[in-house]
Amino acid sequence: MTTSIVRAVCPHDCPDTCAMLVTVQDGIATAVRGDPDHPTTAGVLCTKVSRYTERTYHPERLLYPMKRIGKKGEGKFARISWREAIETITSRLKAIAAHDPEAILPYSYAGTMGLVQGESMSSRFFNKLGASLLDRTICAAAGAAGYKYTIGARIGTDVEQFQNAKLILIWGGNPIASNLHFWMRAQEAKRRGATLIAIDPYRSLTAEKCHRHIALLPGTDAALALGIMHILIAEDLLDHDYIARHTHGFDQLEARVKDWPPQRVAETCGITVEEVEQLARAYGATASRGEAVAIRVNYGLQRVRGGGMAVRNIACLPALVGAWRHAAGGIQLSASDTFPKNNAALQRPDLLSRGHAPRTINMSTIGDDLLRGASPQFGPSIDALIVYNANPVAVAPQSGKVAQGFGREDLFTVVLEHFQTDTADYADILLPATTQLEHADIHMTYGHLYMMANNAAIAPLGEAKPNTEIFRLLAAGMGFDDPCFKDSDDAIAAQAFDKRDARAIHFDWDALKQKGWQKLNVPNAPFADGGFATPSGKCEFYSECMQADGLDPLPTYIAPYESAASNPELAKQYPLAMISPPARNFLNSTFVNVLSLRNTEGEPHLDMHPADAAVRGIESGDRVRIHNARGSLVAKARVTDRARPGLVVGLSIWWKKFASDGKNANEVTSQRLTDMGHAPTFYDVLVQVEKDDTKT
Ligand SMILES: Nc1nc2c(c(=O)[nH]1)N[C@H]1C(S)=C(S)[C@@H](COP(=O)(O)OP(=O)(O)OC[C@H]3O[C@@H](n4cnc5c(=O)[nH]c(N)nc54)[C@H](O)[C@@H]3O)O[C@H]1N2
Ligand SMILES: Nc1nc2c(c(=O)[nH]1)N[C@H]1C(S)=C(S)[C@@H](COP(=O)(O)OP(=O)(O)OC[C@H]3O[C@@H](n4cnc5c(=O)[nH]c(N)nc54)[C@H](O)[C@@H]3O)O[C@H]1N2
Ligand code: SF4
Ligand SMILES: [Mo]
Repeated sequence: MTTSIVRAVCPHDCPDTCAMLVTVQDGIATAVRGDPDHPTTAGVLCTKVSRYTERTYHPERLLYPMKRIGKKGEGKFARISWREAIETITSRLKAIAAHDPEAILPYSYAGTMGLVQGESMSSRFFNKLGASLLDRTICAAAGAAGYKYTIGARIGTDVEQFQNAKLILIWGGNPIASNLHFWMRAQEAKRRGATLIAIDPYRSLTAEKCHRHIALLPGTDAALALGIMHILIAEDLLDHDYIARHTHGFDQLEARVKDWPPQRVAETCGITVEEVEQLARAYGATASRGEAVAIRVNYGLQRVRGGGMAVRNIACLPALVGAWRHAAGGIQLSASDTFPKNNAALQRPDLLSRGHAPRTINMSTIGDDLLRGASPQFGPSIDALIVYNANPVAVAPQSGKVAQGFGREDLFTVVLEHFQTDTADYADILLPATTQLEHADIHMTYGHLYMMANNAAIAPLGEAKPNTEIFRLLAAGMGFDDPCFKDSDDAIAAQAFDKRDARAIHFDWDALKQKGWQKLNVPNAPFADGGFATPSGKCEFYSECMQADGLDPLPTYIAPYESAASNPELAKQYPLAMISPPARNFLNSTFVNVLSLRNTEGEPHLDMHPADAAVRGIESGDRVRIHNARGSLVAKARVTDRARPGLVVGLSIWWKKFASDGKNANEVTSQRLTDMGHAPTFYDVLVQVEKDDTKT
């Protein structure tokens, strides 16, 4: 028996991007574990990915190309050869492209975060083809925009520093489920005497383990941040030197936040005046003592109408109190812009050859866009859709529309997948893709500062192929002869980072493959001495760019589309706010089909407060129907004060086909977009809930 250990990387859409060690015995991967030597992984993988071999060798893995033999969405397929698959796809794409290539749309997100199996060969292919571009907004675009206006780029506190903070605000995130290795640092900080405060409408697994939990109404975070700024300024809990040297627009900010006294903030957020005051004073006074105050701001608060502004307002706080002076102070949203990723080489935008950039379709409005006919404003109808690294039928908002769009008989749909997901059910051609254990890749991360290498541990299962290889075959079939379509995965990985950038000066693909990871060459405290990436080089309390983009140049509060305060008429009919954040044992919709993990989650639940349940005659265990004008779904009620009054919580994202009614939380979400970044508003939703007595 031969046994080897292969260095790999967890590919999932999670900030932690763990270093994995894969044990391979006679060509079979028998175990995966966290690399004990990688500083942020520290030998620990989450429960989901510890089951990686169960997912990889799952009996339902797609192993051969298939074509549809049933109705759209029915999920009936017959095996075909790779040759037939590629010929069918290229002949169809050629016919459509001859008319207008913009009628072809790639649809992909972060099923793998690898830079090779993500957007490299696929982007080259679609650029050369002249297909519509995809605006990849479904997750992080609102906060990214708000943060960039304020700080200049997605650069922030290094996760490896958080254990030295004295106060950590965990704002709109549930790291025990979704950012475990940050949580390990926060725990260490707690052991060293730090205070942890969670800001979340729901008593999440994380909120219950913090010293304090502020359960505000969803979508009101921007107001809370305005209130904190009001108190910091009114009580002079400021770092005047830092403000003078490294910020822009303090006087205008001071005038603006006068409008946000604690009483108004408390009313807007549905919390007490004391909660607002205590939070602001804890933050300001800790910083005034010269101790590090840090904020981990995540995604929960971005998925509402004012999500971009909320992140912007929160991003102003560290500069006011000089928190950036400490390596352990400041704020972390995402580390993405710390990596000098070489998009020009990976994706070859220069291949866009038609003289003008093709139109861009927003992935968050795919439901409406698939149902649009040709028009001068929109351009051609979408006639072909190539889906990879994504499961839009389960994850995109207003799912009823998405399913209707995917159900169009005249739409030609190709899906590259590991499994027959809800989206795969609609494919005309379904292609088997390799998993991370079967292909090579290189990764950047959004939660730490290491470049990461993934080596293939085992041979592809069945006839599965890497995304790159599938697009190489498609490119050959289309007759694309640019040499870049022959690049090997190794050759692509070697182009991933720009070595001329001082941060990636140590980047060498061959060395990285051996070692597994390499930290970027960056300072510990990114803005200790200013140097923000904004036009002024300062933290911008006042942003001329926002003004130019038609936004309020100062921090402000934008109420949700759907809330009792902002839309009382709608709230009469649909009085409960619904959020659907990630379940601990799933990763978006990935892993829902892994039985051991699905069994742990049980079935789709809805958490609701005892007061809201009582008036509806609902008890724990009852089947309930959740509905609004967009759609409905059923779930099993859990009556619990984890959900604040007026809020219901359905942990997600379930595959529709595993739910008794074939539906999930996205039946009730809307396609309306955020204030900036054109992102979805998954948590800006009003619903009604009632006991469901229909027999199943
Ligand atoms: N286990 C697991 N881990 C994951 C994922 C997963 O599906 N499962 N998904 C990955 C991905 S793609 C992402 S983007 C991240 C997301 O992970 P997080 O950044 O943690 O974001 P969410 O899970 O969307 O929401 C986190 C918390 O925000 C709260 N929240 C909801 N609305 C609001 C609000 O208006 N204000 C405030 N303050 N809080 C609010 C929710 O109750 C929830 O507890 O996690 C990644 N990691
Ligand atoms: N209601 C509600 N909806 C949400 C959210 C929410 O909190 N609530 N969260 C939103 C967020 S933050 C995000 S990021 C999106 C996530 O949406 P998606 O990015 O679509 O994520 P997944 O659902 O995990 O689907 C990824 C798919 O890619 C496949 N895949 C993985 N690796 C590969 C590969 O190498 N090749 C190919 N071809 N396929 C691969 C997996 O098998 C999986 O089916 O969902 C959003 N939708
Ligand atoms: S999902 Fe996140 S925590 Fe789990 S192994 Fe992957 S990177 Fe690590
Ligand atoms: Mo996400």
